[in-house]
Amino acid sequence: MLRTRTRRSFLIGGAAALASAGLYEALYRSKAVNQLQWPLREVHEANRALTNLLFRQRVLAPTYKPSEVTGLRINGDFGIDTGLIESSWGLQLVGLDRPQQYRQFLPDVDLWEYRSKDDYESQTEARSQEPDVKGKGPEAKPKQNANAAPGGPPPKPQQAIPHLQESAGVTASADAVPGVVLRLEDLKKLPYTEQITQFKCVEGWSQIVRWGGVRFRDLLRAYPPANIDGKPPTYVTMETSNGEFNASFDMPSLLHPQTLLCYSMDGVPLQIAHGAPVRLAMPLKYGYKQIKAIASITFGNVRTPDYWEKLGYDWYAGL
Ligand SMILES: Nc1nc2c(c(=O)[nH]1)N[C@H]1C(S)=C(S)[C@@H](COP(=O)(O)O)O[C@H]1N2
Ligand SMILES: [Mo]
Repeated sequence: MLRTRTRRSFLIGGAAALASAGLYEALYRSKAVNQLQWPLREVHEANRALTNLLFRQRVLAPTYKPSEVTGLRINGDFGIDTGLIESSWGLQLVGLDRPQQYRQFLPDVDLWEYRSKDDYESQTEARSQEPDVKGKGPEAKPKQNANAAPGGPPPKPQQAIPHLQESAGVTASADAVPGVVLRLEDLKKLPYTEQITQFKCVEGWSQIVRWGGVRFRDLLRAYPPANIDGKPPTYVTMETSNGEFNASFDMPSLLHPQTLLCYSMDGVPLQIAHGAPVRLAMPLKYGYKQIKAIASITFGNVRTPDYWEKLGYDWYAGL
């Protein structure tokens, strides 16, 4: 496929399928929740209380000197598109307070398309078998309507983000997901924070990393989520563009001052394998919560089971 659209339906559809099979309830009621025997689950419940306490009390993870930085190995590539054309990337924010107020508003963020060089290459290969007509390759693909293909051919921000007036006339389909799509430039306008912290993987290794980016709470300040029944949302779900990897969080974890949306490491732009353009750094939780290649952030009151939780790992993942 030439472009990847986000597939929130991947998760929602999966849950619905389980529910209709009557398995969803059974899975969550069972003592062996998510393949964990009950003694482990007990530990997780204690961990949960502790983790919440830590984040509420704003306990800080230790920070290190630049001379202590070790760099970070590459671990885990679910949902990572090595050929991502970074200019086609956008960060979808869903569940914001009055999203229409932002110039980056889109009536349906699910239509955002993430483009990949790999897809071009495989298309070009397939096409090289055909008689080649100059200018008819995938690069020459006609531009689609900016609203239908906001990720469009290497998009200029003006083309990619219709202004409110332009998009206001668009009739969104019933299952449209209205929201805001931020570009990297938008994130770079928010306060920049660096921190040198320890990164711990549950596999048993740890490294010292210099991260740079935006504190999640600074993002929330600039783009506040909508209240639900008069109260702030309780959960946040983040996904890669193809829905292959996701992670969900409670609000206190994200409001922690060391929770960063990172776009740099060692003072240079993040590598694709480390989650460019944007990944999470969260030194009070294990690596498996620190989702790389984030494409969408959704605020709500539903706790989405995340990738590693479904495989039996603790959702809180507190250190
Ligand atoms: N999209 C995505 N994010 C991910 C993973 C992954 O497979 N895909 N793996 C997680 C795990 S288990 C770890 S330890 C860290 C590793 O990050 P690194 O490759 O930058 O060291 O990414 C986390 N985030
Ligand atoms: Mo990990």
